[in-house]
Amino acid sequence: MKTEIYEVEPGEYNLQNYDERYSNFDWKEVEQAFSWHDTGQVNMAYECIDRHVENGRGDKVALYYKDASRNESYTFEEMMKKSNKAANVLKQTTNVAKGDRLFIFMPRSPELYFVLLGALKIGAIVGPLFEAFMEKAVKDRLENSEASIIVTTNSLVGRIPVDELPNLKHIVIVDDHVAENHIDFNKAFEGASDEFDIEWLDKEDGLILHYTSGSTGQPKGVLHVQYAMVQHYISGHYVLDLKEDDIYWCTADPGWVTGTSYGVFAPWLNGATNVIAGGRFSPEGWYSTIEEFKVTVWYSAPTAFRMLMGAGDELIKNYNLSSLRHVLSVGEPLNPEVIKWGYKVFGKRIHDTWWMTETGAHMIVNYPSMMIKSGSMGKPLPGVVAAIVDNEGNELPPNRMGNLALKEGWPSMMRDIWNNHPKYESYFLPGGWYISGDSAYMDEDGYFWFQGRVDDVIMTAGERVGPFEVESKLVEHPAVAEAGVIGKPDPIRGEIIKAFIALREGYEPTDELKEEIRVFVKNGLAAHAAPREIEFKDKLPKTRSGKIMRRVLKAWELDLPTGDLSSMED
Ligand code: 6R9
Repeated sequence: MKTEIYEVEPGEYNLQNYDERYSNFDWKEVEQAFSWHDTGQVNMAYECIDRHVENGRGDKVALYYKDASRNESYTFEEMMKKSNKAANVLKQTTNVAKGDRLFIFMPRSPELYFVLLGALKIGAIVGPLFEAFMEKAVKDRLENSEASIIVTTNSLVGRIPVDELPNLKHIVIVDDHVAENHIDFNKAFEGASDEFDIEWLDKEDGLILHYTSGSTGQPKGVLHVQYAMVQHYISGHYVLDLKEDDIYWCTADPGWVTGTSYGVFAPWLNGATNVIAGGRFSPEGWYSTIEEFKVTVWYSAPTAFRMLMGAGDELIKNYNLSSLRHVLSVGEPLNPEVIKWGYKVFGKRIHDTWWMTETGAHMIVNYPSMMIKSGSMGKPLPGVVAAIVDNEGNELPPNRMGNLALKEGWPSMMRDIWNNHPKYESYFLPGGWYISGDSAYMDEDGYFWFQGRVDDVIMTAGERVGPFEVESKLVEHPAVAEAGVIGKPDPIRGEIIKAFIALREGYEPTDELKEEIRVFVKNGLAAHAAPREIEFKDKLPKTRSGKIMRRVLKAWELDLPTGDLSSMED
């Protein structure tokens, strides 16, 4: 595939000279941005909120919150007081203490963020859950973490199998008309004091526990610690390019790591105004959010961009989106086609970022001051050492496909897999390499190119094919809305390429169309990369963060068990 190269758009970016900064970077220097560098007293919620009040920025808007029924704004001072109140409520009603696991299981609302910050002020380890989780998913996570407190709503509380969770002591309900046996958050909140003595912690004390699904086994509890803030902060500065007067919108739910690292921590550590929109996705709703709040920096995901693309460009003309100055993407490979579209409709190149729940923050990214090679994830964050290694941990030369690996020692690295230390250990190879599970290559300029999850890479007639490349070509075809590609065992070729395709509105799933799409890939990409089989589906299986679940497609195809499905959309 021919790579399109996009030159840097002129601008005053926080990171101007990447190569120079990369070569002289030191995490110790970044620590000086924080008060604990001098006091030794650490608390993420303090650094996100209270510190800005103490520095005279209390009147600045910290949060714009909007959903179908609410439209509210809170200054940093108000956020400080509300989170203090929440901390008092939680402490008084549940006696929650430092290190306890407190889960939050509720739709987005301002209260969710008061509770999250309040719990952090107490020193609790917060476990955020997607509101769409059903009983089994909730149970697995509460059980594994031995959580003692959950904060939820009336409509979700029925999905918590209380009788099967001996460690769960308290259910706090953020709602009207709370049942007698539960704690009424709103009622206690009204009368609670807005002053609170923050629990000071050590840098290595727990912060947040995100459960993430692997291809086999139970979901894993990825533990992050307070010190991660160093990386949240600097990536917010360099990659999101946040400045004093930015209005920043991250579309992710806090049930996904993007919704905490970049929906809470990075923007507020940088003192930015944070937009949070509740409710469901709709193209109209999203464009009007950008217009209404004059969003300047926008962080979303390829699936969402593709859905907006599918909604048509006519719609966009009804909105004034000229406030946007920087747009970013995460979670899945960003198809070159989507970057092209983004430029056409927003006048901005979408900047791809690569990282994982386990890495806690950005690892390999496209900086606004760096030219984009479309289809590439970019280059490592200053302070991060990335390489392509073989299965023994030997570094491979440029342009060779292998394991995308990171050298241990970045601040936001997970510190453990909860209750499963052997699993944590299994991520590493000799030489201090953390193995991501993604396959990729690095080109001669040091740009990294994603190929697929290691177990997704296809070997067909001796050729290695990354499913992403095929999927990207497929979605360039006008009939294709989404595509998922797998390797299907074949007695002659080892594997053949099979594509599952969801069509755009107005296209009929015919055999002629299959052939047309096949030829389109063959002529546009390579003969060996053209799918030998195509199957049309109404919808593809996806995670809540928008990743096409190739392992589910494969399991369906081969009649195998699908494994843990708790992260799958309905
Ligand atoms: C933040 C997040 C991690 C996995 C990762 C990779 C895929 C994420 C990507 C990307 C291609 C990107 N992934 N960003 N693939 N290009 N820019 O997504 O965390 O939910 O744990 O997923 O997502 O496969 O290994 P998480």
